[in-house]
Amino acid sequence: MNLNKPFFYGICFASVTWAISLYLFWQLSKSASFDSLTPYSSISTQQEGLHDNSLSHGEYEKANHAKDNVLKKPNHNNYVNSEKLIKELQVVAQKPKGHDQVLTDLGMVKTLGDQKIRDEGHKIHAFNVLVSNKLSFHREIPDTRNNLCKDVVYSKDLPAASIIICFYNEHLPTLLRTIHSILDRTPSEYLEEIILIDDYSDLHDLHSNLTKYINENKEVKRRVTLLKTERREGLIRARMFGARKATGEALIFLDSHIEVNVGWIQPLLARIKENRTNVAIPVIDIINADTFTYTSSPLVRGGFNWGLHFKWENLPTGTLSKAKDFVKPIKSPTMAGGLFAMDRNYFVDLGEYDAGMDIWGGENLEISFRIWMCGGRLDIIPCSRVGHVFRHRRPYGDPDGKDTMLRNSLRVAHVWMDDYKDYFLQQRPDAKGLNYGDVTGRIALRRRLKCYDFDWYIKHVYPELALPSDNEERLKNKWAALEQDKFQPWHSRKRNYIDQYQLKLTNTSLCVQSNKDIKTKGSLLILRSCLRAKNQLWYETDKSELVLGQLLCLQSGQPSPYLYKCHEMGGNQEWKHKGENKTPVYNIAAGTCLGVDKPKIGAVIMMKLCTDPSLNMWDLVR
Ligand code: LR7
Ligand code: MN
Repeated sequence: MNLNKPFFYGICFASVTWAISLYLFWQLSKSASFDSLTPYSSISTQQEGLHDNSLSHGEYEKANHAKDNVLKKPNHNNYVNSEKLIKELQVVAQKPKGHDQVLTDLGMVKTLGDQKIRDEGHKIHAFNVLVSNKLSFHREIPDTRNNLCKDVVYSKDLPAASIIICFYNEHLPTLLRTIHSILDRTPSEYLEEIILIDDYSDLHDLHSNLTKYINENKEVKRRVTLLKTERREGLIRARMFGARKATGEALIFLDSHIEVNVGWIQPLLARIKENRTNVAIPVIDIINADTFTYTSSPLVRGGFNWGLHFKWENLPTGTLSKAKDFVKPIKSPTMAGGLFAMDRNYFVDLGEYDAGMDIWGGENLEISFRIWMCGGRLDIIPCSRVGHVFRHRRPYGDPDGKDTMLRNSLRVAHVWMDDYKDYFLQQRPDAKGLNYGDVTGRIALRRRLKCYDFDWYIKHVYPELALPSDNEERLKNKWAALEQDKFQPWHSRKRNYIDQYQLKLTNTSLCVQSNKDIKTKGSLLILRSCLRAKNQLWYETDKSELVLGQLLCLQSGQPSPYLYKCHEMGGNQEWKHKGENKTPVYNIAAGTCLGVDKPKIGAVIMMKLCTDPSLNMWDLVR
């Protein structure tokens, strides 16, 4: 790879952080206090389904945030502070029955051909291509909106949107699912067009296959325009290129690996209609990169740290204290970047994007600062939900090996942050002396738009942001200003065990046990004569982890699984079986099963294709 090392490590770090940050945030936000917020803490989740409607005791006030939006039912009590109510609204929706099992089977590597597709897919796309290939372009996903959202009726008179999707080397079926989810779930009167911008992809046949697909499908052809840049521009200039061709009154930017949910577009367009300087962000649900399961995200907002990395953050205390707060726009200091809706002329008037930014990174904070500082506002819209494939790493880099995120962030700092840029420079000493190009055009824009300064932004938009200059007292107060999850239903911190058993190779008397002490991270697993001992006793959790002696989790690896600290993020620690004897034990992330080469004492447990019954069938000895 001709990436220079720091850059390569940089993007790996940034993208790993990125991909898991929402998930971690989700985990973290379940914990009651900051002290216990270790990323891999063992907090158990209880995600009950949304109750059908226990809200009908006249308990809730209906939302009425937009003049034009009418609610089916009249207003009830104005102030409700019922913990129960809040819990019900904040609870994560349940996946449809059978959903899990279907996806599990889809991921199973059955042949060497499957294995190849899966491994190459991972290299190029960093998600499970084998599963995505098998899913329908029109698959159903759980409707993750809360019940109040379902009662909001939006004005029919909304601006139509041009949807802008740029992509570089996207996996074709995943991109087609993105497009079909939009066509299937967007009333046609609100969809002006979908503009796809191929950012000079060099994946064999991608462009021609996509062109062919569009031309062969009438409905798609009628709605979709495919453009291609003349060289690799990066997502910032590629989006500008697409937006300049758009004709809709509104623009909606989306990533190329998403699925929009029921009723996603109306709340976004209604928000823009209220005021052309409103910028609206949907709640970004999680499409798991290993399994493509779709799960709901909690209501959180966008922030950043002084390394100028975007992060998810708890809402200010009291933001969700009444029922109507669950349908109201939630003020957000920043956006994640990939998914947002904005009036098209306002996008232009506000200076589009900074065209001096390359490939990936930083543009999301730049546009967030610009929106707030130059007279607009930015909100997350709880009733609009769009799923996004969160990857564990970014599978591409800058063609010249530059750290584009760092360079782009430097531009942000120099144009928008005034003296506060020093905090960034202290945080990133490696930015010193880096050539960030010419920013005079952007500084002139800031002057022309008569924007507030960064100090105003911090004080009025993001007063909860910790400053390096804050003393302990101030930091404490800022922390206290954010919600501490007191209403969340997931208080219990113990792991939930649902079963316990030894894993015995079928037709033998050999069981899986740790090679080393059960406390040793990294220990491999081997076959030994079955003995009712701690080092052979597997505890299964409600998250499908296998925890040996209630200590370490079984984690898939190549070629062998091993014991590791439980990270609660599924994937390589998520194991499926039939719950009865003669079952394969299948790992979600690997797509392969527990097996051995030979059924003899001392044989090391390996990850094997799931198809050889004599060497990968297990009995669960309870
Ligand atoms: O050179 C490129 N050219 C492109 O067209 C590089 C990327 N792209 C495309 C790419 O195919 C994809 O459709 O641009 C889109 C975004 O790239 P991703 O998916 O690799 O980015 P990401 O999802 O890891 O990163 C987030 O931050 C980026 C910062 O530049 C962008 O703002 C992304 O849009 C943004 N994604 C989201 O906000 C989705 C939710 C993630 C969260 C939290
Ligand atoms: Mn993305």
